[in-house]
Amino acid sequence: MLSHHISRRTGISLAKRAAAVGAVALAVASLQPVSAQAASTRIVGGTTAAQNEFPFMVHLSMGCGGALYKKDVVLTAAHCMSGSGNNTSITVTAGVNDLNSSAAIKVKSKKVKVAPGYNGNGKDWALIKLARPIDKPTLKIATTDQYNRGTFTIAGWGDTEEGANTGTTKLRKASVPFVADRVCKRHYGNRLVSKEELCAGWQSGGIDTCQGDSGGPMFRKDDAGKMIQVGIVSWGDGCARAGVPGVYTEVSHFASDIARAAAAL
Ligand code: 4AZ
Repeated sequence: MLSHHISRRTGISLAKRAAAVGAVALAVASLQPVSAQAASTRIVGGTTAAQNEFPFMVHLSMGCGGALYKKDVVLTAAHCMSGSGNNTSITVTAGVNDLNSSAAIKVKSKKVKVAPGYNGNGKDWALIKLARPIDKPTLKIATTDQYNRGTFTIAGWGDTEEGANTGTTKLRKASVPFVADRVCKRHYGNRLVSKEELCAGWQSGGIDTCQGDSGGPMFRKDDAGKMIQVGIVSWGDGCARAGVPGVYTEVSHFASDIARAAAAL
């Protein structure tokens, strides 16, 4: 577990790049995927979500989150996946707050499509085609940048403290405000891919996504009061540190690519 401590201290961004580069080698060696390491973030500073509060939320067996984009398609992070193609190895858990609940709906993956051009730097989205549809509400995605502002909800089964590396069995949630690229760059500089990523978090820290939340949605209400996904939990330096926002895939930027990929899955 020494490597975990090292990767935490050096920051999640490094873990994510390592995940992309190492994906092929790891597919050959039957080790725990590097992506599972990068995915070890959970909600810090949140509270337990109510049963059915976020019915589109799913848990992925490698330790990531996701959201139902279609009844049989999950939107998640590319860095949680080992590549595109037929894949029956992922178990998707839906319909419950508590992962250990006997009411959990468990469906296997059939196919994965990782964002075209994904190399560990931006473009952190992927779709999973399910073996069968899940009869739960889907989460619509933002198709314009008009909702990339305000306060967002984050949710996941990830760590409740940086470095905990345990996750939670009950879904947790928290609220985080939008952080402008210019402000986010005060910490990340050019590591932030401005067009493809957006930041959220409190300047004072204390509330954030963390290891194990990766791939899960960041969302808010649209002008009609309906939930809309604006982000995908992607990366950050540690969790909930003051002055260090979480970095999320900017869903609106990829909305048409996502729709096209889902139609072709
Ligand atoms: C991770 O390891 C991770 N604080 C996700 C989100 C953040 C940090 C790490 C943002 O999956």
